[in-house]
Amino acid sequence: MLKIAVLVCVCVGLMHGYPGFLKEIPNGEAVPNPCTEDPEDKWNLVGHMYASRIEFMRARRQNPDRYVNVFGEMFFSNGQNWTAICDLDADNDGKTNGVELGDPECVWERGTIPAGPATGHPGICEIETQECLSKASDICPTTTTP
Ligand SMILES: [Ca+2]
Repeated sequence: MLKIAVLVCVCVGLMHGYPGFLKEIPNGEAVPNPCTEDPEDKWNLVGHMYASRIEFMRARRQNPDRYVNVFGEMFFSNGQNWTAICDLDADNDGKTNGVELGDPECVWERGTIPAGPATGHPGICEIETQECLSKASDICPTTTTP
């Protein structure tokens, strides 16, 4: 019975919890997916290594210790405070989190419209540079599917 209760809590959290975090960053619900050819495809779980909930749940089951990407780690280790991480470069691609999420001046506040659209993913290196790889930044997972 306890297992069922825990499972229900986890599933409800997965269904309803993450959208709340996405509102804590600019353009959280409109981050481009750098791992597909489709420019309209979005990365729905910005702080995680996987773009979709299905992939995330599968990965979490297989490796419960590693499913948050470098941006997610930075976000949580800084108290989910956008201002604290805006000017940092989580994935080490040379572009700040603010530039990638459309807030290059780091002035965005929750509930307001960002200065521009998200132009990149702050936790997934779009280009596999040595800088990205040396920081063990996440690159496109091989299991990403539409
Ligand atoms: Ca970056």
